[in-house]
Amino acid sequence: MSLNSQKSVFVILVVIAALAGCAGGKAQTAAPMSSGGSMIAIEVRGFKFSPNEIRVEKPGLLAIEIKNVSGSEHNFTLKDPRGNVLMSKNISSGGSVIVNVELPAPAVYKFYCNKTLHSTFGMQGRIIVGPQSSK
Ligand SMILES: [Cu+2]
Repeated sequence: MSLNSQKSVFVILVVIAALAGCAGGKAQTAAPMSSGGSMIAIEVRGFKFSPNEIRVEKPGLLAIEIKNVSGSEHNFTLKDPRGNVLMSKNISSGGSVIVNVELPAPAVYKFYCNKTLHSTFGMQGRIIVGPQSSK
């Protein structure tokens, strides 16, 4: 194998690895606000939340803007680590909502769409609160 074809094999492997990474969804860190809380924007497209992994450095108020650019109504339900529903909101097709949630402690908070079967189609994600989120 020539040096050039070895290089292209390497490039192909890197591309495959990058694509495999994308399959798990996108991670994003919430932006700190001057008021002390953080904020994040989530887009709903097809049966996906993007990003679907949100990192928040400190517990406290998180403002979430959810924009539904898909052709049907979806929902955003957030649970605390014990499985209690913190909030649940429908977002109509083409609509957007802003919700403020208090995330009281460092933990993993799961969210999903509560429409029938949507979460099994991939409409789920998590918010990771705490210092480990910066790693
Ligand atoms: Cu949905």
